[in-house]
Amino acid sequence: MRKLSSLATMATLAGLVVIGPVPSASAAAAAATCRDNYDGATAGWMYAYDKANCEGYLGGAQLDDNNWGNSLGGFQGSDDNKATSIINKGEYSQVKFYNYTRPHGDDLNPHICLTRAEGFASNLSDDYWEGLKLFGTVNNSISAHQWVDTTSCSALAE
Ligand SMILES: [Ca+2]
Ligand SMILES: [Ca+2]
Repeated sequence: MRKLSSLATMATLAGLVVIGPVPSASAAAAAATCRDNYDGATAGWMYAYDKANCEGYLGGAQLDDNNWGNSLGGFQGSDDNKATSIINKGEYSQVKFYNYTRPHGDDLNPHICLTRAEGFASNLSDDYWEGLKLFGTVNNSISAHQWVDTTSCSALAE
């Protein structure tokens, strides 16, 4: 353990030396944003995070996941009702997020969509299911997602 931690320290110091001469770049890296996560994401995938600005990775998926709380798919267990920021790097679709696990009767399952053009939503605290406050905030309440075409959504996350 000691050896490992001293190696880690050396690696950290080496890293500091490398970025040391570029203070503006390291300062920019310190501010959390979804932009770097989006840029580093795999094309065709969506991702969700526990905290705002794509901090606290929860999971990612190339396919649908109808239940973020089960033990299958890109989102499992405690991922349910936890997402605060989301990314869509799909190649042609938008991602439809649901308040309840599916199947639920999708007409009765409040949704919000994130388009590929939007790319990411950094903080879901100001996004509401169906775009209406009466349905409650999307923050910490996503329980399923599905890839859909551009005409399948009435409310979009921003
Ligand atoms: Ca799942
Ligand atoms: Ca939910």
